Amino acid sequence: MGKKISLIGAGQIGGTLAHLIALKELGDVVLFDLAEGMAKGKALDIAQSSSVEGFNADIKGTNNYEDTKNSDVIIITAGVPRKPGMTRDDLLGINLKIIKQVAEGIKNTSPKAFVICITNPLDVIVMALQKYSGFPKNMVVGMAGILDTSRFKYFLSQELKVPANQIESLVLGGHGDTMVSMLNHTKVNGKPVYDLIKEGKLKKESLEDIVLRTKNGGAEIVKLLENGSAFYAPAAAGVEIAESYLKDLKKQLPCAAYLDGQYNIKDLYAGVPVLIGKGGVEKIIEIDLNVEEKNNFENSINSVKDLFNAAKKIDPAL
Ligand code: TXD
Repeated sequence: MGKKISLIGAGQIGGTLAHLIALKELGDVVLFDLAEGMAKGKALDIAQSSSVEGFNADIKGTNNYEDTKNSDVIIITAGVPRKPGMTRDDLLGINLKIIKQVAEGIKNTSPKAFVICITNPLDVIVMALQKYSGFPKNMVVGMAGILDTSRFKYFLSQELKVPANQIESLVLGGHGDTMVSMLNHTKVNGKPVYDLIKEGKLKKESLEDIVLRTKNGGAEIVKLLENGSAFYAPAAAGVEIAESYLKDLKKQLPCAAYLDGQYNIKDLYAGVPVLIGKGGVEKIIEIDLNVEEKNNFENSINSVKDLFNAAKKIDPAL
């Protein structure tokens, strides 16, 4: 029996997750959605591509949590996405209610699952999910930093005309306008990005534009699509976390994780580098931040705290 991966939310990201997981043969997939037909239709459609693609994975759709029981991994995208002009934070009220329903649905059926949350506003929704579900904090993680870092690397690779995989970087903090591109931890082919500026190979203004475009990366796609938000890159990022867990790869990945004193932050989820293996979030990696990075990170953490306080006003049980 292969691993069981349940996807709560069979929308744009959920359907893409199912497809990628099937292609990579990471496990058997249960696509769950309130819109039962959407879940069943997408599951059937992906399953019918198995003979073309040559993958062996069982894919089912449902609107019944019983069908998701004893999952090894649960990836949550249930919620509403942004419309043009909306911020991620504007989704708080409705998605908080949805994540409470999802927590109720999974907490008794898959108590041992590793749960990856994608629903926005990510940092607060993943925190609420952990509190509502009561799952161990190391078994509940949020996907955002991998996506933000991937956007940053892509933009920089286009500017420098180098392959994105030659770029190391980290975008940490909250998944919102205050996210922090860690420029002192950004290297191109092993060379610090600041040296490229000194050598005249990269303009300072261009780097600043890339930092800003990364912050607005989601909004840029929302504006282009007009209806819905990004889903290919978010799904790829979610699968990277799931794969590192299922195969015990111990990848160091920027994720929204529970901080209990690390980076001088207590009882909060925020984007930091973590080690993902069979133990879930196995380690919070504390990197040295220079003064600018520290200030920007602190500012971002304060934004997450403010939004969490807004969530507590909506639901004092949090
Ligand atoms: O980096 C990140 N974390 C972000 C996250 C990147 C991109 C998108 N981000 C957020 O993911 C986005 O703002 C949304 O909050 C979620 C899902 O985005 P998606 O584009 O997949 O939204 P869809 O296509 O609307 O799919 C959401 C599905 C939809 O099919 C609903 O019927 C379903 O969620 N839904 C539910 N399923 C189960 N249970 C409940 N209560 C429920 N409510 C809605």
